[in-house]
Amino acid sequence: MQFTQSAARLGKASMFIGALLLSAAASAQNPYERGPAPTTASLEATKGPFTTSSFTVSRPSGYGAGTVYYPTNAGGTVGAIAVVPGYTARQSSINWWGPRLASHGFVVITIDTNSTLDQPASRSRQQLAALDQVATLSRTSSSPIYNKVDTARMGVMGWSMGGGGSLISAKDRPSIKAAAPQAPWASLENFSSITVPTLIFACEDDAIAPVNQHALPFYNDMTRNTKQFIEINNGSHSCANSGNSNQKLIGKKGVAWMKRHMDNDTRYTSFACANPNITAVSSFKTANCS
Ligand code: 856
Repeated sequence: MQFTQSAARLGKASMFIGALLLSAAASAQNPYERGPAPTTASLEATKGPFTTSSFTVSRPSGYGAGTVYYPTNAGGTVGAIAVVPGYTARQSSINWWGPRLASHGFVVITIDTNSTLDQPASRSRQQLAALDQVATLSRTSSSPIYNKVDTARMGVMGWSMGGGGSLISAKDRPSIKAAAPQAPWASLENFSSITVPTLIFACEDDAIAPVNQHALPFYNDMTRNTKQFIEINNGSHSCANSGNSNQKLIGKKGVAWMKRHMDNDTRYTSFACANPNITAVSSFKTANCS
């Protein structure tokens, strides 16, 4: 009897240990991981592994207009990214990011601002309003993105004053998981308090947002985050815009940055952190990247 009892206890104990091991294995699997492991080729292609669709937001709330791009076959929820154009510009300047990011497993909203003349702080407020509306649409049963967004995982991108706006959004809403401004422009802003992982794309010959007055000091301001600076050799202010000649590199880096930080997907770490080491990049800096 004594022996049987302790054998029974041992049985229960080993079952308990087995259950612990199983739950440890389950939590080691990243619940945010979407899609196959990346390769250089998959990240440099114009489209990722998922098919995408898009719709126009019928009643933009707090911003001018919006187009939502989303993966149709990602399985489960995904993070959402709002991309904002620059002064006098519209979605067409940055909309290459829509299908690009969505096909890797993000819901993406590209926006027009209320006025094309809105300044960076206003662009930030409109960007955050667009993210909030995407969250609302994900809770709306008639929406094409019903239940498709993990509203705790949001990201920001934008060009020029929209890039400055993205940095303001990262500063003001630290729950944002990742930021990737391109040729950012902002005045009288200090971004030292940013904790959001931030990748700045800069354009070497930018005459509108000169690197030494904008992208570089913004990068240098930041000391509390994971950060990166990629300057495109001979690039003009629009060096990372729709139709740019470095889409392989910029798309690969942008997608890898968002996947690493919004999905916590370490399969992307090497792509997110690596120095491209190509002549198309005139300056590369990074810190705390892992
Ligand atoms: C395309 C940002 C004094 O600042 C400027 O003149 C200026 C001009 C343009 C932009 C920008 O967002 O460019 C995007 O127009 C600052």
